[in-house]
Amino acid sequence: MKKKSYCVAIAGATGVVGKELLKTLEERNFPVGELRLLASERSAGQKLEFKGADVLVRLLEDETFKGVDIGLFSPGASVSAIYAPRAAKAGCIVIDNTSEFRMDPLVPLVVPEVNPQAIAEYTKKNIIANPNCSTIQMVVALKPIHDKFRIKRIVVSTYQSVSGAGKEAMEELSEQIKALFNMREPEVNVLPQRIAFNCIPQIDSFLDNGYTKEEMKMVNETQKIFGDPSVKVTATTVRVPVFVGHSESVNIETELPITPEEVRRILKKAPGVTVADDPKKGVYATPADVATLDDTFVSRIRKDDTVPNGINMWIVADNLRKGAALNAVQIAEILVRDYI
Ligand code: NAP
Ligand code: 12T
Repeated sequence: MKKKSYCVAIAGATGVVGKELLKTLEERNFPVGELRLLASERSAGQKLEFKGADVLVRLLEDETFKGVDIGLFSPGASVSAIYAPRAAKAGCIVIDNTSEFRMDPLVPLVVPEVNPQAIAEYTKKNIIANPNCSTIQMVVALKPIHDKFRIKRIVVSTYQSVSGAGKEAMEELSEQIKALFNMREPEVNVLPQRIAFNCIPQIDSFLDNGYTKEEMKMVNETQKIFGDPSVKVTATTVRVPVFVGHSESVNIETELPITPEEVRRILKKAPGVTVADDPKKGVYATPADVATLDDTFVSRIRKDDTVPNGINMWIVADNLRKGAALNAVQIAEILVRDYI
């Protein structure tokens, strides 16, 4: 017998992703019975609002996860590494937003518009991984093109907002802007350099190959989600002084001949995608336009004449919604519709 409602836990509920999860569950009227909000000792005891009622935030360490059906996790990778397997063992299906389990061969990495069938593999560990925000919006836009024309190579540069790095990074951008307007020296504590009126070509830490972890997440996760390691991906990920909304300049080379008109036609029909592309009328997406919206927006679709079958485009989405909370809740919706 199917349950009418589910016990849902949010680990990292007081973070920017956690709060967006709460809002998304409410807006989409997810069948939440009991709701457990979990965070560290810094926030335990606080209250957060869900459907007009105050819900107490409890300490993650105290949670047993017995009786929890679905755990939406975004407490940071090192915390998920400890608590997601414990929750999973207690019978809770974990949808994890951190980078901890994404490349684990026993954990499906899911974007519902792209590879919903992979959800079936959740039984291997009781964990499903939510991809990186920059990967999600890119694969939502590129999968329909890959299906039709076969993408051989992707070159992507990102323009990522500070909310991707959490609530403290958002606070840091605000404080630095205030400091600079008041002729004070801005403090740098969270991001690797000053972000106010600046761009930082480093997201996450550097690896031995000269790339950042964020860049290699885009490479490895794209291949796993497409189920196609032959798609070549190279990335440069950059932090920009935007609060919410990641943008990407994406160049693709396909096996089959491709035109901008065909790309527009295919993307107009693609789930979760809005084509906003009329340069003569000044129509293209910016993070300020798309923040709070669900879709991934594609603009500036044009031919790259330097290779036989090349296309350039601009892809923008709200990193906290499709890049994190919405994607996780969409996975949960499929779980309750088809699996539990
Ligand atoms: P954030 O705003 O800094 O929030 C972090 C959350 O984790 C807070 O609720 C915090 O609770 C909680 N937390 C931290 N340490 C904890 C601990 N030891 N025990 C329990 N809870 C703890 O960060 P965020 O932006 O929401 O991101 C959180 C995670 O999601 C990160 O791993 C990030 O990489 C990932 N993320 C994923 C995506 C994606 O899926 N695409 C996008 C963005 C971020 P307190 O209030 O008590 O500090
Ligand atoms: N370091 O989920 O800083 O792997 O913007 C997402 C965003 C890691 C992740 C960021 C990050 C992730 C950031």
